[in-house]
Amino acid sequence: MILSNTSLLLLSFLILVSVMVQNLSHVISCQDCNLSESVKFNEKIVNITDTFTNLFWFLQISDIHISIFHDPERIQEFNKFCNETVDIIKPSVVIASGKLHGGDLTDAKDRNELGSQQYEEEWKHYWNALQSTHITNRTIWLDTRGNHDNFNLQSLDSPVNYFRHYSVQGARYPRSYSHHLKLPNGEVAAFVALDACLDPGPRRPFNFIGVLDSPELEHVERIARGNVNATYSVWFGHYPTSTILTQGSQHVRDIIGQDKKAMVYLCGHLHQLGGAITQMYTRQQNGILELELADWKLSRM
Ligand SMILES: *[C@@H]1O[C@H](CO)[C@@H](O)[C@H](O)[C@H]1NC(C)=O
Ligand SMILES: *[C@@H]1O[C@H](CO)[C@@H](O)[C@H](O)[C@H]1NC(C)=O
Ligand SMILES: *[C@@H]1O[C@H](CO)[C@@H](O)[C@H](O)[C@H]1NC(C)=O
Ligand SMILES: *[C@@H]1O[C@H](CO)[C@@H](O)[C@H](O)[C@H]1NC(C)=O
Ligand SMILES: *[C@@H]1O[C@H](CO)[C@@H](O)[C@H](O)[C@H]1NC(C)=O
Ligand SMILES: CC(=O)N[C@H]1CO[C@H](CO)[C@@H](O)[C@@H]1O
Repeated sequence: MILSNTSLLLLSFLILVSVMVQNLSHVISCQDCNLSESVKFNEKIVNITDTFTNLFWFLQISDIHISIFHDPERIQEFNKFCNETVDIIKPSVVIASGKLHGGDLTDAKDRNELGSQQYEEEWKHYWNALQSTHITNRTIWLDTRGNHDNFNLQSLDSPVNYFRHYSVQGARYPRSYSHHLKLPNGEVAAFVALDACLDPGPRRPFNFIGVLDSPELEHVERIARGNVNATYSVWFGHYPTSTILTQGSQHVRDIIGQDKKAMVYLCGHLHQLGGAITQMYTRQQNGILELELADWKLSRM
């Protein structure tokens, strides 16, 4: 039993590595692009002055991994983040890009350390941190699912799809969505959550790569078209684009690129590959920045 589980794990690990390595260069390096070169998204040039007129800012948190088994400080410090950090930084928006609950490959999930399941209690910790600190009264909280939030889900309607019950956006938006933010100068910034979680959601370890299936692809393309009147848009999701497959001929980067207002795609998921790669920034060939944030889980980023 242990042997077969281990070889299963090894096999899927090899598959994942081979998929990743093919385009890992996209995630971790920037071969034919120059990050310090500015890309012109808007013709309009604005001056930054000593007023907030043309300025707004937001926070991103990713791979929180609320766990009932490990590191209780992770939850306490997440509470503190919601209660204190957010008030100090006063962001217009907080992006929470996935793995809102759950451990990781090195953490025990089940007692056998190989399986996975949705623990309602972990979701309640996440939800309680947001509720008890009245976070939605103080900022706009845009959360989206990661692969751990999607383990063992038969369908989006599954009773254990706790994202629908214990998240800010999940009740309204089971998958991808956009949020348009009116800025003080009258312009609009669009925030687009890209949910590439598999549907249905397999158990681990078969749940590492994201897939945009045809219905979700069409949905995301509609969202992209809906951004025409925004001044710019910020895309975010759990998976780096090199770990997302699509049911179609287009790569996910082409789909984001259809949104001519897109400046950046923000993601998480790989946790700096265990600390091996600390700056996972690149520029996609369409000019859009791809910036991966390290995890809250261990790095508290
Ligand atoms: C990148 O762009 C900046 C600004 O245009 C320039 O100063 C720098 O030399 C460029 N770096 C490379 C490696 O081309
Ligand atoms: C920005 O500031 C410069 C120098 O003060 C000024 O010439 C220019 O008109 C300003 N541009 C805008 C868009 O306000
Ligand atoms: C938030 O911080 C305040 C001030 O430190 C404290 O009184 C309050 O109990 C905290 N609330 C939560 C939910 O942590
Ligand atoms: C938000 O603030 C309003 C009024 O200040 C209050 O009635 C409401 O309970 C608060 N909501 C949350 C989620 O804290
Ligand atoms: C964009 O603005 C134009 C002009 O106000 C309006 O007709 C159009 O419906 C808007 N498009 C979207 C997708 O909101
Ligand atoms: C597997 C895969 O997606 N490979 C792509 C990696 O990136 C190069 C350059 O953009 C593409 O040509 C490959 O198809």
